[in-house]
Amino acid sequence: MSIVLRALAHAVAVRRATGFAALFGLFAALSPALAIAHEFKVGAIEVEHPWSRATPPGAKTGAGYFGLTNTSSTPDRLIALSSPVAPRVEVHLMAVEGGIMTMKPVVGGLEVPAGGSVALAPGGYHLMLMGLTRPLVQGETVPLTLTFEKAGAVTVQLEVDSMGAKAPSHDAMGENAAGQTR
Ligand SMILES: [Cu+2]
Repeated sequence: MSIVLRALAHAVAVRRATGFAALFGLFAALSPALAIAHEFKVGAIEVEHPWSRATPPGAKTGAGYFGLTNTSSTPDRLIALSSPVAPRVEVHLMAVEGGIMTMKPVVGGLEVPAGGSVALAPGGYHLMLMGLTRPLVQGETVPLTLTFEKAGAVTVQLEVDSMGAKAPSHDAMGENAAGQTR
């Protein structure tokens, strides 16, 4: 092989390698961004990063969390929820009253203020999947349909995180215990 050919072959190999590296770098840079930017829109409402937690076998309740942002100049309201994994889906508010943790269903829908946001997050507002028909498994996604008074309906995917992910468990709050006494 002549020196010129060898140099040419080398140049091609280098270009390929850098091309692959660039491509790989792009994927590496994109994939966490894709996982984080897990976002859905309907009308003026954005549903940000819906997630849930894996549940132990036999658990009858699961949780759901996401952010809601209303980009319009009129308030909207989350009025209905449904999912194939549970016959009933409710919005609850966890709060401390007189030193005691309480969990109350939000009646009449959850308001999303005009030009504002509301977070469903551990320790505050959250979804309860009531009467789970099967355990939620870490790594799967679970469809959830949200209906807003003005923006209409949108189906999002809850990403199921580990059982102990980032928050006090619902079981610790006595929701499952309450279910068992019924
Ligand atoms: Cu709850």
